[in-house]
Amino acid sequence: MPTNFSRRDLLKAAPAALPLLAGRVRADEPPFTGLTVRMHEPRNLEFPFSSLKSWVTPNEQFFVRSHFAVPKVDPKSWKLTVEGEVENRVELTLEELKALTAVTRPITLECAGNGRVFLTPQARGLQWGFGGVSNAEWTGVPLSAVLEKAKVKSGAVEVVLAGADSGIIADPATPGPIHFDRSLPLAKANQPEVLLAYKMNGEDLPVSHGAPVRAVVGGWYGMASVKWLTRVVVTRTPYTGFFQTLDYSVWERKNGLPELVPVTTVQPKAAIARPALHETVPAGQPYKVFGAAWAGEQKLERVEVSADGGKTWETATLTGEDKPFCWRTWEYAWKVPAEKGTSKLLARATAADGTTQPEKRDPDRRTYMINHLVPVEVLIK
Ligand SMILES: Nc1nc2c(c(=O)[nH]1)N[C@H]1C(S)=C(S)[C@@H](COP(=O)(O)O)O[C@H]1N2
Ligand SMILES: [Mo]
Repeated sequence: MPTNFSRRDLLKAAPAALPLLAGRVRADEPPFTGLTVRMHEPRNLEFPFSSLKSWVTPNEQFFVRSHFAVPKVDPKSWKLTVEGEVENRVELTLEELKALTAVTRPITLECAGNGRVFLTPQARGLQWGFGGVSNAEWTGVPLSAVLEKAKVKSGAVEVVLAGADSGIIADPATPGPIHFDRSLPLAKANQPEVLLAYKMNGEDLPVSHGAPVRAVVGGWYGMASVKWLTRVVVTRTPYTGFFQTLDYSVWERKNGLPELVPVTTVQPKAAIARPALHETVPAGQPYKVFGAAWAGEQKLERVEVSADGGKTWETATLTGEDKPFCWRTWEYAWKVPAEKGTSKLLARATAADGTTQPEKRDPDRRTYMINHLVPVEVLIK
């Protein structure tokens, strides 16, 4: 793909090439924002974590994770149904949803596969680096308000959120085309950090992020935040759909019996934005190590940094906004050694309940919940 610069140059030089080039510029092509393409179709894009600047990620830099093609949803005919174990089946138009009391709150989303590129041996699935994570301010209606309208029957246990997108996955195989869907226990569904959002950072929700309405589930990995939401189905038994059994599940051992359980809450993680992997840093000078850290439903307690591959640790300074269900920026003044060579930087987050990042990867987590310590090797010159 030519860069904007070379494309412009080419257009000047050879007007005859115009139709050919125009054919290559797709209507849904985002402007160049430094996002890394992890999959072309459906389009999956990674936030360029080493260029982290602002606490709120601009919409055009927010990572995109989609399993199927973006569905065509006309906001004028869009409806949300609330059905299943409810007294009143509810149907809401976009206008009716927007008429309900709105809330705006920042929430960080991290894909359960974020960091997968660091797994050895290489795991199947999208090869996210550090940037399968972003933070935005979402405006919408708490899911609880809509559930209240529908009057959930006693005995109900879960709420399934279903998207308008659908398709086939080959391996493991879906039973023909299926929609993307995911469930929440009723107790989580009723928490104030679970929104039906129609605005992102003050703008109408972008198409790639689930327009006109998506769920945003604070504290849970991204797969729970169903995009292009059209159905809310209340159930009497725990849901065992594709995306929480064959996909997005991990092994849990109870009484020595391993069983698959759905991926749920985000684990603590600190990620280094700068220096970037393999960056060259000046020898003998101070360097401000900078990054973000988060702890899901927990409060982030502290971030520590090691500049010697984990032998010694020092506390980093937490900076900027401190909001629940959001990442926090941090920095650490590193005294770079005078000798030339390499250094392995590590950052480690600890949550309020004492949970911290494991040194080693736990294979029971399959290809999800990736928060073991990943060294950022840099050159000192
Ligand atoms: N309908 C639908 N919702 C979805 C998905 C999807 O493929 N279809 N992907 C999920 C996953 S795995 C993640 S990590 C988040 C990503 O949200 P984003 O694309 O806005 O970053 O959306 C979730 N919601
Ligand atoms: Mo994800």
